[in-house]
Amino acid sequence: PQTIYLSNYTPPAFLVEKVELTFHLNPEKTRVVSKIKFIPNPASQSGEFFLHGENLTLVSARIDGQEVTPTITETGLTCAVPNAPFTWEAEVEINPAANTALEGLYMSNGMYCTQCEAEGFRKITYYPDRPDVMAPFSVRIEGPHPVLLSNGNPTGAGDGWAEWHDPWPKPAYLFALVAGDLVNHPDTFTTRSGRKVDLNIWVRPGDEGKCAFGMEALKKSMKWDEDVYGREYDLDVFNIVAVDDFNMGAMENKGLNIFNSSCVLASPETSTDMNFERIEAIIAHEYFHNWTGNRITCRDWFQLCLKEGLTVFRDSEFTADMRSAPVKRISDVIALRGRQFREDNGPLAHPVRPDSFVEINNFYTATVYEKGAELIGMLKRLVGDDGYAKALDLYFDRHDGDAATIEDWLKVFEDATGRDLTQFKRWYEQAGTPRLKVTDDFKDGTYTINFEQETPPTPGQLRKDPRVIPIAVGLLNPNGDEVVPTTMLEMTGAKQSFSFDGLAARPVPSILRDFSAPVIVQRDSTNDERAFLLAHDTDPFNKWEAGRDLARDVLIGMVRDGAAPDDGYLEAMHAMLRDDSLDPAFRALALGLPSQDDIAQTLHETGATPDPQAIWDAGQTLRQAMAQKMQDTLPRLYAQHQVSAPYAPDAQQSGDRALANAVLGLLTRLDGGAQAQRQYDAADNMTQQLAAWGCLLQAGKGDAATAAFFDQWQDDRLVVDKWFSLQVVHADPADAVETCARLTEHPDFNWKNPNRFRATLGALAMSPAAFHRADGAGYALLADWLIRLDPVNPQTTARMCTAFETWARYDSTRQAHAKAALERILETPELSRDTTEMVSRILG
Ligand code: DPP
Ligand code: ZN
Repeated sequence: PQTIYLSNYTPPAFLVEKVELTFHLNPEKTRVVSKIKFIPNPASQSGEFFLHGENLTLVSARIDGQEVTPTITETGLTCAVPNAPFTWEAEVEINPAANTALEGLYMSNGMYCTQCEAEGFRKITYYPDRPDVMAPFSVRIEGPHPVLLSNGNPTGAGDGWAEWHDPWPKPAYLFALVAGDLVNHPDTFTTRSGRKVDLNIWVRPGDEGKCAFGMEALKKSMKWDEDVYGREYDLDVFNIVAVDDFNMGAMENKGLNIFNSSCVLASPETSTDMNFERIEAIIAHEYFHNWTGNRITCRDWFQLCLKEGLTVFRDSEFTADMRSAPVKRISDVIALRGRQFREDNGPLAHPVRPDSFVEINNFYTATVYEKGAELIGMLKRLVGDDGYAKALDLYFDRHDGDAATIEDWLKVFEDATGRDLTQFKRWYEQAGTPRLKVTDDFKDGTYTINFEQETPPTPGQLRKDPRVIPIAVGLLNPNGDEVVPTTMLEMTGAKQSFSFDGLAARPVPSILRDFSAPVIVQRDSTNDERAFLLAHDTDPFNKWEAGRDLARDVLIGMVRDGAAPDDGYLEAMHAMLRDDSLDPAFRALALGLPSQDDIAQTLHETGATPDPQAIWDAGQTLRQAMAQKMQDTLPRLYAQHQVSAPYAPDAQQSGDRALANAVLGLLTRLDGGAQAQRQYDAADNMTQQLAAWGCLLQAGKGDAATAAFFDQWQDDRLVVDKWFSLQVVHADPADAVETCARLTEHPDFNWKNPNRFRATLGALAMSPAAFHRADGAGYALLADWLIRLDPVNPQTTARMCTAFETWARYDSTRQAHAKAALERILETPELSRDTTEMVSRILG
């Protein structure tokens, strides 16, 4: 397969003035008629007319009304064209029913649906399918379906047809079409300038009771973007559609967002608090794309982080405003470390702005999204809130209607604030997570902190230059008072020291507050100091971090040296848990242990070979010791945080439930599941029901609940996903592979549905001790299924290959098994380009 390089970018030879599309829908033979006005692009030298197109049957083509015979290849067509504006007309036939890859126009439960980002539009008709070609679209849909939707505003409809016009020039990847027997949950929103917008969430009949929460989230998002970024919505309607078969979470098509049903449908009975929070965030994310992504889009796919990093950053600000900012920050960092640091430290490491790819779908990664968002956060820290606001205003002003680049983005910040961002740009260009070594001295009232930054080599990038790192620091007195409030230090060199004077005693430093940069801090600290920060730090993130560091050290000691659970840690956690002044949601997070993968990563970093089973065992032992230590406190806390008010998925209630359920996990280790069974039997919402069932599964007492759960929910596909997933997640590592394999034989294991596939095989991939089982059974099972899924859905297959990205950390036996599994995948005849690229990179 061909590698595409950022450095080879050239402007399009032709621009598009307008597009008219007519769809004659038919499951196996949909006709797409296109009429496109092309204009030669003065900025291009090539003049070559090339239209992307894949899996299309060309019926006819005309230029300015004259029949033409283009040259057709696997990837598109070329044709002699006038060196002047002209009209291209084509008719193609496509087969949506055969489209299992879920890219382009496809069918899901009898409904037509599209997914065009990144390069799916070329499977709908011949077109310059690149984001720097933007045009207004008019669409006519003909088909025997009650609901026919496309982008923009409705301009006419009748029996069996509908017409839409989207006045905002857009790239083809934002095109969307939906047709089917759908029902809507309607509402309206009036923008700050008084424009009334019709809002709809479209779902399959039967799901209409699960839309209210998503609709509220949408209205809150619309209001928030006006209040915080001054961005108003720009069409008469905003439609959201829920679809069951979808590769991603959701898609921001202009005026017609399409959502994986798992990311929009919600009810207290069927969704957990976490589901609700995630739905609110994803609705916001896709809505915010209207400005950061759609009105200003990307010049090419290397610039993906321009829209994704910024939009993730914006949705995290939104969640922080709607809920608890510290809890959101902590959760984001847990996710960043779990997915992005892991990626940055393995064979798939790549810069936030990659410089080459084979298949762009493989770069919708934690690095582009989550690290991309961290870069925006750092920029904001470096230029301050006012500078950020000015830069964003200038960005919207200057680039509205553009397909822009990271250079454009940084230039806006330079022009708005006068700051030179040459060094900052390295964050976009260099892969890898910087290690920040910290030492300190205290002499004559002066406290000095010394930093040293170093980024390990990553594939294709052996040498790294120092980056600018905003390091938020606070200092505490030995009595626990803060003597120096949060101060932003700007590190620019490879080594740099900062001093604070006039101090009466040696302070305790709180470093990288609020996780002010995506780096790994390396500092020799004592458990006493960590316990001190856990008790006294005024920065909620670092307070949590202190507990996390403590837990990590304890677990590492247990795994590596066979140490017993550290009593200092148990004491500190017990004190934290009993501190009723702390937000319950915070306490629930602080009670959690670092993930098994995090421990494996840390061990590997110190030169040790992690044993996944030993890591799992240590976690169990530590949990048991925590339960015993806290046994007098647990029942009281559990009772205290029961919610008696009617269920609401708000931050406060979710926090209480999160803490009570974390406590239930510990209690179950003492009572064998008696309390969990009572909670299961009494539960009237999914958060309580699922937590209780999880505890029972873990205690080995889940059989009755497993049967009852399926019985109760077998008709609700999203809950059945949970049923598949949890049995694997909570299985003992010794039989999780068998559990997973058994579930793939269940009649409801619809493996072509990405949600069901991920729920089952993805759950195995996320259980390190099971997946990395010493006999290779976990690797083999996943490989079998990836080989089977690849011809059906390459995108989801390739994505799930990341399960293997840590293979080189483990011992030689495991490595040999993993390698064999990966090679078996790679040797599969006609393996997709997506999976070929991923597996090759993982093998290194
Ligand atoms: N739909 C995906 C997202 O919103 C890709 N744009 O991030
Ligand atoms: Zn996005």
